[in-house]
Amino acid sequence: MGDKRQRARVQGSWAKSAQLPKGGARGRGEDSVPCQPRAACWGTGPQAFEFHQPAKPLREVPVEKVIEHAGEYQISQGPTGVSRLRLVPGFLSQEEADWMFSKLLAELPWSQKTNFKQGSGRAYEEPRLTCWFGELPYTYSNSTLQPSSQWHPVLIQLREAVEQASGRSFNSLLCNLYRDGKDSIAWHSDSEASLGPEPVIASLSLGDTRCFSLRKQPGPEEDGDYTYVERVRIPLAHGTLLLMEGATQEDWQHQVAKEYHDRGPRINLTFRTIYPEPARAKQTQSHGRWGERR
Ligand SMILES: O=C(O)CCC(=O)C(=O)O
Repeated sequence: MGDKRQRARVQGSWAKSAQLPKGGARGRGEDSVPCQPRAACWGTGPQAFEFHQPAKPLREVPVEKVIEHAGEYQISQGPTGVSRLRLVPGFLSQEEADWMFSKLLAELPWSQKTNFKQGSGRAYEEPRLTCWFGELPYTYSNSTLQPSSQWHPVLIQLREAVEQASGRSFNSLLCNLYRDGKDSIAWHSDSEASLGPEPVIASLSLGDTRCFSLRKQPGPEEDGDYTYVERVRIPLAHGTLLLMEGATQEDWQHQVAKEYHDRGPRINLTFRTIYPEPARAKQTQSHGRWGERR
């Protein structure tokens, strides 16, 4: 990892004083030795720096792609399968979205979940509020959201609309409330074994716009280094529906990062299908590769 970062930086070296031209590296006298072709020298004296064109081409960090318009996007295709996103801005009208946002903000049983770090078992509070609806519990980051079948009438209405739009059915819903720009969710995948293979996640946003980012899982040769992975950014505005399908949870991670300018509250509803609790071994593995959700 260190070696790769090294190659991406400017390559050069501090010149040995014996090789320096008289009068310094930029001296103009007759006895000054010109720099090597395609090499630049700075400074004078024993600390002068010589730039050498790197022997190997520098590795480019891929430019982040931005998705803002309605449509279906195939973001990757690999041995694991095709990763697809579907974006529907304006899934809810402004009026519907305003009314639903204020009802859900005031009436859902929001609370702050405590998670436990893998390994150390250290407790930490999530930097956002959540609530969970479904017949089955949902465990992630070593703590469990207990089942609650008391769906708010607005949520029942939204579930039907999302099922119709996606052609999928969902038995559960994780609601997130970001109170301001300092609330966030860290890099993770919705890849718990209880979600089954290739889960479809339908994510509906209400309230202030926040940036939803995705980054591709690095290949095994990258040794866990995300420096050169592909990235996608999607501003999720009031009333927008985003569907994540196919291998997206296997091959990509997502986050909503903290922001350092003012943001108003935002609610995100993620409709999912949960299956009865899987074998323990798979759960442990999912924390290793896909990260703890913070
Ligand atoms: O708030 C969002 O848009 C993302 C929420 C999320 O990643 C999750 O609930 O797993």
